[in-house]
Amino acid sequence: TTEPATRGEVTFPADFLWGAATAAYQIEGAVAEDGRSPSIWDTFSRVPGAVLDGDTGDVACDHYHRMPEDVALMRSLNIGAYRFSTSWPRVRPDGGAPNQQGIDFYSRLTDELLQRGVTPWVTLYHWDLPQALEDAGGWTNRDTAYRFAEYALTLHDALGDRVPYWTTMNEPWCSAFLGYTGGQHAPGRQEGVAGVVAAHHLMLGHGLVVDEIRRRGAAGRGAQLGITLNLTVADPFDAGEPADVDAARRLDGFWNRMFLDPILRGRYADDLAGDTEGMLFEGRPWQDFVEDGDLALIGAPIDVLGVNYYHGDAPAGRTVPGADLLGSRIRHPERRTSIPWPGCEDIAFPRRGLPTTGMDWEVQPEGLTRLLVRLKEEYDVPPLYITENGAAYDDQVETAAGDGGVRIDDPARLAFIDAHLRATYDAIQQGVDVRGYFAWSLLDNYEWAYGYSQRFGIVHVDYETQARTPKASARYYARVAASGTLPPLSELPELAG
Ligand code: PNW
Repeated sequence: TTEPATRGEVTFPADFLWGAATAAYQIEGAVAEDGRSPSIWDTFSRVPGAVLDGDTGDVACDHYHRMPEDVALMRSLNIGAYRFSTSWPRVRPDGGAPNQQGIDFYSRLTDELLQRGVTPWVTLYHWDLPQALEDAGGWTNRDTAYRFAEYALTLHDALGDRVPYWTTMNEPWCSAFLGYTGGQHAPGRQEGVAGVVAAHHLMLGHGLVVDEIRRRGAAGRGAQLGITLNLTVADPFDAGEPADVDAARRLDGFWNRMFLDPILRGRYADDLAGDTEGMLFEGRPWQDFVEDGDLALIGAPIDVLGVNYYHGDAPAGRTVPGADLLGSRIRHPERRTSIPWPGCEDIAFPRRGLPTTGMDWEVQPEGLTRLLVRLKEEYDVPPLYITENGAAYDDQVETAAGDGGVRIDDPARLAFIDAHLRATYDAIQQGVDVRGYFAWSLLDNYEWAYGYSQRFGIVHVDYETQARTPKASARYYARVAASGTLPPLSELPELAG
């Protein structure tokens, strides 16, 4: 089934956090201002064929210059919390000394949010590594984790008195495996098991930051610390086919357990070793890069776990007619890339006939319920937040009669968000402690390798004029955020129109 169980009107807990999320490189623009240095995305977006249409984040949503207006927009949509990422190359250009102008921007943003009654939620790393650090090896170099901790603490010094929620890393899976194994994302390296080494160093960076902020004790001012993972449900395409069952195990291993086990249990799952046997990075197996004490740091308790969920997966471990190797969700729009897990070249993602989004991702809301229940049952999880969920669809922009304004009805996105909120509610009903939901994204923005071709916003952005126009999904979300209540399914068509 793809339908959530809950169909009628439902009310979330009174203190449930209703948020929206963005990321620095995807919205800010102003890439050469106020001392910012290039990041790996400034470089990668200029590699011919790396990003659809050669789009870059040079201007993006020009949020750097429109920040107060964007915060006012959030307030008008009843957004209770705003999850934004801070740009490492603004705060510590080239990964070096702190840059006061960069810090000041995030300080002004924080104040603006607080003045408008919106809770700030900082993500310290959403993929914009300073290029100078990539030149020194990037996330395959252990030193990057220590540089990350310095950068994180610079920001915590500046904002720790005002920001209650701190996420160290956004989706280390993407940084590690799309960046260093598959090559779909910056820095575009296709180096096999290097992705596992990068994953370890990303998690080490997380652990160092959590440890240091905790060590500051009272200076940490009760901050809620955590990490955000992009997790999935991996169902074998054919549960009666041993090759598919094994493909699902491996996908679950590299996508979910690779991160869940070290962070929540302080260890790596046993089967990863077998799946990467004989694979070397710089002449050594990845385990050689795990030093004494690393797993204790990585596995130290966290206060919140962020879950980003977009789609379920049904891998097959064999050739299936009509199924892309590489699967829809990880195909690169233009460039020849590798499968983003070492040793998984045989895994295919046949379509299951589910509805798909503009990204070609299969819509599977009940997978979110199962994922959340699994986290509760298999791991000792802290309170959970859905830190991203949303969908790209082509929007029909209509010029409204009379005032010349535009109107955007996005029934598919509205239904997607509603279905995933119901799926979240179903998990809460089953005893999972989920405390908030963040729509991805507040604004249409730079969708990485897909450039500006995919729109995830509940607010439309006209990239010519930078005009922001709330879509029907934003009006729906504003109502839900204000009331904490989902309207019955029967009322959705009316809300969408
Ligand atoms: C996440 N995949 O990215 C990110 O956190 C956002 O910045 C992004 O805009 C959003 O989801 C939509 O894509 C992902 O290949 C990118 O499976 C790619 C994948 C997953 C997540």
